[in-house]
Amino acid sequence: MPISINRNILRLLRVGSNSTLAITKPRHRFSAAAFVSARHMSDDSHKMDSTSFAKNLFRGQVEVEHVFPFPNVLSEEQTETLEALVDPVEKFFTEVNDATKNDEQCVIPDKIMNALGEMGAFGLQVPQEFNGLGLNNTQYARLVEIVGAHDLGIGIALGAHQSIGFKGILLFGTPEQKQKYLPTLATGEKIAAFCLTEPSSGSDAGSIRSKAVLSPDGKHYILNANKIWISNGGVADLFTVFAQVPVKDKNGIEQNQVTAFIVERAFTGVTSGPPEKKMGINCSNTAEVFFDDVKVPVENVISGPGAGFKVAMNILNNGRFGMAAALSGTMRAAIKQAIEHASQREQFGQKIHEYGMIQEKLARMAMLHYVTESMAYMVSANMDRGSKDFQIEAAISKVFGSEAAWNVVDEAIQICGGMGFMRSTGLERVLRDLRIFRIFEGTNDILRLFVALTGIQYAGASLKEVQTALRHPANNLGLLFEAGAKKITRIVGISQQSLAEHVHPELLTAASLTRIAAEDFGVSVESLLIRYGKNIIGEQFLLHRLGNAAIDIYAMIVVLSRATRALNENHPSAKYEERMCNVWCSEASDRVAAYLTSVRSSQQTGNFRRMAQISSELIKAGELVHGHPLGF
Ligand code: MYA
Repeated sequence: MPISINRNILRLLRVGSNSTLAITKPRHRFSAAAFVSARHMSDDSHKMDSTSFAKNLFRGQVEVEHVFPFPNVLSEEQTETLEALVDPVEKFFTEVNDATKNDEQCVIPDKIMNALGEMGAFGLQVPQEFNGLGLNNTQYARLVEIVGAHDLGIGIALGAHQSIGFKGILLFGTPEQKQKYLPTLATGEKIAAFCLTEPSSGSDAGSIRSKAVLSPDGKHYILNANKIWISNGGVADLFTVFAQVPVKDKNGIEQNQVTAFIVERAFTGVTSGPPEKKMGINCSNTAEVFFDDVKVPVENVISGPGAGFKVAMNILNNGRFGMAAALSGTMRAAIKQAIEHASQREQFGQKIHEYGMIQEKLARMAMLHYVTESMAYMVSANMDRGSKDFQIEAAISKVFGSEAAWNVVDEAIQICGGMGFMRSTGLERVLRDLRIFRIFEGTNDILRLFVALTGIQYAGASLKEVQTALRHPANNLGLLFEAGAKKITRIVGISQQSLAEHVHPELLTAASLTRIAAEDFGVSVESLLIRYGKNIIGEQFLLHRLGNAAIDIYAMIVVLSRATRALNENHPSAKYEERMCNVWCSEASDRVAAYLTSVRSSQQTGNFRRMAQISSELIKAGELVHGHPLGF
């Protein structure tokens, strides 16, 4: 089934007669102001440059200053505030909350909800003037890590409330909306939910059918919506609801456009279904929510009629790093359990950790955790430093973190053997809880395409700039010289800003592998753009591999940055981090090379074609096409 992702790119990419690219406008208008940073505006105001490391990667550029040194954005005061919160939250989850019981009873007890409210857990990032704790993204990450280590079900209840439920008010609300709603949401007196998904609209968020029309007196909208799988849906008092609204465009033609509404349960016509029975995150409530002829005051529109799709995307972009943070907590806890078991359990006369197979598992689990944690704090710090262009990195952190956590907890169960399979060990619940993380908040498949296509579009825009500049060379010497230099540096294999100057000497080999991977990646993107033009949008076998390569290279750069900091600052774990960084970069560079080879290989193209055929044969048959070996 074709996925309608990035229909917009279709409008933007045009293939010229000789397959050169022309791109009519930058796709991410919403964040354009951010990615034209002051640095770039000063001398390069003719072009759109991004502060995103990942985006620049698609041009084959390693923009070192976006990722080095590994950021630490907390002031002394912010560190003190955070330290004062960490212990009580940790204590609460180890001594008061019972995750097993919550899972079995499929509910978070009132006393736990009340205690969370007293700790300020429902308003972590809400400014203090509205009763919140006023934490920044990095502080938030540190606290949700603790939640993720102990009870992912509670994590979802808290996350659905503040990471997406009322985030629209926090990010885009008017002063009146903030004043009216945030104080009771921050204390947990009122609970919020995010209502985007519908029976016929999951990944294709732009296709929602819910509708709202302005009343004849212009005072309110009449909202009709049916939203499914809504986290907190059955318990929320306030909903951020997305619906199509007829809006006149600049030519006066009316078109349906997604609009975001703040809807109170108290408004007449809001009802919800029973809690869904799920595989995991059982204590969090998931329910269908219905809005029947609900009168929503016009003051409750977020960011104006028609701005809802961007509001939804930005809410999701803004919260995704939180998943990586929470899941790094989950991994830390599971790895501890695996280590405890491996260091005590004896088989064949030896502790099992003395066997190479267990050693490899533990080392890989630690590396996956190290990468996820490094990504979470790199993204949170960049957000705290004011970057608005972090959506690719945030999506990467969500994809990587959710797959890493699944892998780590699965391996923790494997190390614990039969014990791991027993409910009493607690890992079984965690594995069930984790499964949804690869599906919600943007499936990992959609997010891989999002990473690849957003990056490709950015790279395509730069080709277009060069193309335009070539038409007026005298006025664009700077741009042409720069483009030429970048091309030459790729060909001769020297990056403009050598990574070697930024990494610790012990990591030079890893840095060199990362630089080569980045350059190879840029060349591959360019050649795919030239080969496929706008048709690249439909080449999901290729986009998948390109997305994977981007994720791996981003992982390489964040661990290089973090391990460099550890070595430069003589952290007690510096040598251990150096080893992890070296192993990670060496293996990741092999994977990147394999992904990039496969996007260029005709043998692989043949395999992609064959797989597409196999799939359509299966769809046609409605079942497996091959018979049983016994013939019946
Ligand atoms: S909530 C439901 C989650 N649903 C999704 O995530 C939906 C996934 N789908 C999409 O994201 C979009 O539909 C995609 C694009 C990406 C597929 N940032 O034509 P287009 C702009 C900024 O490409 P489409 C849940 O699961 C774009 O530039 N802008 O769009 C709850 C263009 O703008 P312009 C973006 O092909 C789970 C315009 O939009 C972005 O239709 C509970 C149209 O673009 C973007 N990302 O689709 C979790 N994308 O026209 C609880 C597009 O100006 C939380 N655009 O050029 C847990 C938290 C963790 C724990 C915490 C513990 C405390």
